[in-house]
Amino acid sequence: MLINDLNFEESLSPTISRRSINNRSILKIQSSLCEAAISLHGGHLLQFKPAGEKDIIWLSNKAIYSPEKAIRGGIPVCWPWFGTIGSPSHGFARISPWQLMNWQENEEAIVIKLGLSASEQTKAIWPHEFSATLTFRLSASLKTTLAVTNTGAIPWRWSGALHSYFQIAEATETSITGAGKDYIDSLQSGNKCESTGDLLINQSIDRVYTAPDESIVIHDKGNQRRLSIRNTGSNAAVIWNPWDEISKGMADMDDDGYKRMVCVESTNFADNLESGTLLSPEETHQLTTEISILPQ
Ligand code: TA6
Repeated sequence: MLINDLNFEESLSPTISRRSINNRSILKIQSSLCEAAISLHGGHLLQFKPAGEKDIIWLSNKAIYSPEKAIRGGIPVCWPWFGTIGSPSHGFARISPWQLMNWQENEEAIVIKLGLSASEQTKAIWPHEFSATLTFRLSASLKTTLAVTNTGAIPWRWSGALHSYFQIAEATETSITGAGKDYIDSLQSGNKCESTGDLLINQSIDRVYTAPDESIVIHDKGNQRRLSIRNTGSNAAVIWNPWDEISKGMADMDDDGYKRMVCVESTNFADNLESGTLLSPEETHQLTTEISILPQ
């Protein structure tokens, strides 16, 4: 599916329309600042393209749009846990129906807010009261904020990520700086490792960097551009590229799809459900990621 082939449903404003694919509502933003698309199912940003630039966010040509599945690409919202420490993998937020709460726009930015709160369905998976808000601030840059509030009477723990997939011209010509030295290698049974030098995207990578810099930079030589990723409210940055063998085993990814993507994720990592970030009643935690193109 190409993001431009969506069925038109209604205009919400001159720049925002509601479209659909397989009964899945998608907000399409077409402004003089940028072009973007956000699926209400999953609260999942699918596209972000500043005016006059190439797409920044990667979306798989073979992405599957069905209620039970997370879309391959974009920015999946992994919450209330990260990875396979619970079921479903990466939590339920990315496969839940989010509500459009409101939108605002002016010459500087378009701001779209989505909401998700505890329901019978979420409590069947995770027995806690919560309210979550996703805010997308779209301009020449993209800022995504996941704010989660404990609306119940007992504290709970969570982990999660804004699992951004970035569009790059060619993985082997791409490097990443600012991830830091220390990482947990998910491909080596969670061994603690230390890296030296820039991170090159030339093999299967699945790492939890535990002390990243304030700004992580993707050096995308093929596109002659550098992408800056600034995360807050996180305790780690996960970097992932499945490489060839794993891509071939994925139904929702082209065999060579790995060549044009890399994930850099604003992550609150935990080894298990019991060791996540504690949120007391009425407390709110914000996890953000801000993505922009650096000047040459
Ligand atoms: O963030 C990296 C990771 O947790 C990898 O281990 C890899 O499996 C990836 O996410 C994708 O997970 P998904 O459930 O979307 O297939």
